[in-house]
Amino acid sequence: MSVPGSFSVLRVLWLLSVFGTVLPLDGGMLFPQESSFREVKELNGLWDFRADGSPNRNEGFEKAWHKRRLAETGPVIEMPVPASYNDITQDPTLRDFIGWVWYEREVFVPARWISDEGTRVVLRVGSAHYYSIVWVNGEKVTEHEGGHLPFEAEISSLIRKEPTKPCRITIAVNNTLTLETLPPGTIQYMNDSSRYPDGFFVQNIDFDFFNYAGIHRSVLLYTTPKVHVDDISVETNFMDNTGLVRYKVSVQGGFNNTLNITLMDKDGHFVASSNGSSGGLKVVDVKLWWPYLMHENPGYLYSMKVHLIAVSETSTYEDEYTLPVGIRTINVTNTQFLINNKPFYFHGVNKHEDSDIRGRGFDWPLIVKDFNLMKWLGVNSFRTSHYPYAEEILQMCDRHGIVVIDECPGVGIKDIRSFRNASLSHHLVVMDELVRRDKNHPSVVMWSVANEPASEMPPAEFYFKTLIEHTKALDQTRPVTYVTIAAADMDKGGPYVDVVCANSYFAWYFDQGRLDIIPLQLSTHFENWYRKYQRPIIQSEYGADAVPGLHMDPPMMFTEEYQNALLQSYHDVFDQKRNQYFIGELIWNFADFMTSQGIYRVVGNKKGIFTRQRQPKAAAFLLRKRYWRLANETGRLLPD
Ligand code: BDP
Repeated sequence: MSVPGSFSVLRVLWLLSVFGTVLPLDGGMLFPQESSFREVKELNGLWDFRADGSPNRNEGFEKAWHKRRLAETGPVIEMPVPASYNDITQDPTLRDFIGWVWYEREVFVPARWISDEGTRVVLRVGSAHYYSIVWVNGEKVTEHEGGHLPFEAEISSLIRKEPTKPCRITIAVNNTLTLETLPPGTIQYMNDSSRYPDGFFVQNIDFDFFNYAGIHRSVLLYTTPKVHVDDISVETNFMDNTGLVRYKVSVQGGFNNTLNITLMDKDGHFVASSNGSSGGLKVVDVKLWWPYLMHENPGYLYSMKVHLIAVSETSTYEDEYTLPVGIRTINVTNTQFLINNKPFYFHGVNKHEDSDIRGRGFDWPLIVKDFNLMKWLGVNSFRTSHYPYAEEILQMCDRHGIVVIDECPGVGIKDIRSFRNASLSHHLVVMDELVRRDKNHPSVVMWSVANEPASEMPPAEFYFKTLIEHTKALDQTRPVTYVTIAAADMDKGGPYVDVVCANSYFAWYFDQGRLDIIPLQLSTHFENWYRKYQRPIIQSEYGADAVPGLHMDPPMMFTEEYQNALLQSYHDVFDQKRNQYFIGELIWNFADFMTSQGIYRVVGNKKGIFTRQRQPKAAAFLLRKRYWRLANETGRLLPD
């Protein structure tokens, strides 16, 4: 990694750590949950924080800041967790900071967790962007590459070493992006001393959102018994009125394990049971998991209780984990996307995890507000553009029946050097981590391995073939796509995708102001795609910037009228193709969001149909009318 400055130490550290993560994943990543045998302690709130502003950003490592209290190393400020650190202070240097920042917090661990040797204590970070190293009481416990996905470390023996002391957790996070990171970026030094001061550098990126950084999701301590349920996988199917849940459970530690699996319905009534680490549960009179607006009772979830009793020579351990299970199937034909064997039409949005002050930090009020807005709009689906979203969001999608295209952070892969093996290996690991985390969500119906990569480049074919085949091998139940922008784009990887997801910005980035060209260009584009690939097509992005309150009729670019007229022209073409191979439309974007500064962006991207503060622009009303009409027109509101 070329981090700023002349820091061979850091470079070595970085290489080692990147190398370290390219090992196959061991163990599961179940969402932490309380049960009679598990406890969870949230460490959210204010942490001590210090950005390493030294010229080579390496002072923290040179002076081993993790060895003592951060406040003893120099000035610290209070930083909320979870949140991006960028917009918390008035300091532009911190907003635009590149390099290592350090977080620290002391916590008390309940005495019983320490004294009971049969308890396993785990430290878990929901996500931190981009590269993290974690120490407990000065000892390194783990490191992780990549934002947006969780990582954890068992710290039981460490905290037992000094049982009476509070436990000091230090997390160093580096947001530098390189050719091998996901998303990629480059650091550029400006060496012209007549124009730039010594050591001046910039972070170049090829994606259109602010590179928010910090600890973005909850930090937790949680316990499991020493012998415990480590991972669960379910696959579901049905025939006529009978559902089938095939499961696999892995247990860590112990021998003589007895596993009892019980499936319960929404009201807690017994449905089926089984024993052993793998098997099937038959569900009579099954209630299928249906998308919102496709059924009067969407998002139906059963609960699968996994109960473990493990007997070792000296002790007996008991553990329990309950997984929500939605029974549904996904199939893709040349022209249709089938959920439970019925054609599904995506009428939805693309989102970002983005808001004022918090940046990309997890925030319940924002999440619940967004769900309410989506339901108001009549949205039945969204894409996690351009990275995996918080697990709590997917859990809400499961419960509300909102269908998800789950995208990894493969965005902005435009430089040919980012198609080399080092990048591919990391991309494969990210897919491993993503599928491991999200495989059991009924709402997740498709994996997206990238957004708008330069897939016309020669190495792209091998890259995407490998990536897509790898993802299909990880999960044989879901289709895989990558999102493309132009016909040439798809040439190399195109044959491998199950669904064509195409973005286009006619009458916006090209033929500016010429709304009249949309019908011709859009239909030609669709026809060419379909002729070439014979796969169903989703319009995975389309839209126009609109500055709220700016009006002009006849419409001009950037007004609310223009945004409306552009959407309307797209919709006319969608309606012509809808009964052929065209299976969905996802507006760009649900809400305005922050980007880096540049002449194409006026304080962020304004293609939202809501403002960043979630107030509707005129387009929200247009879309709401359309989506409810679509839901009703197709008759899919009716029960099967
Ligand atoms: C698309 C990108 C998206 C951008 C959008 C835009 O996928 O990330 O924000 O363009 O330019 O090509 O608004």
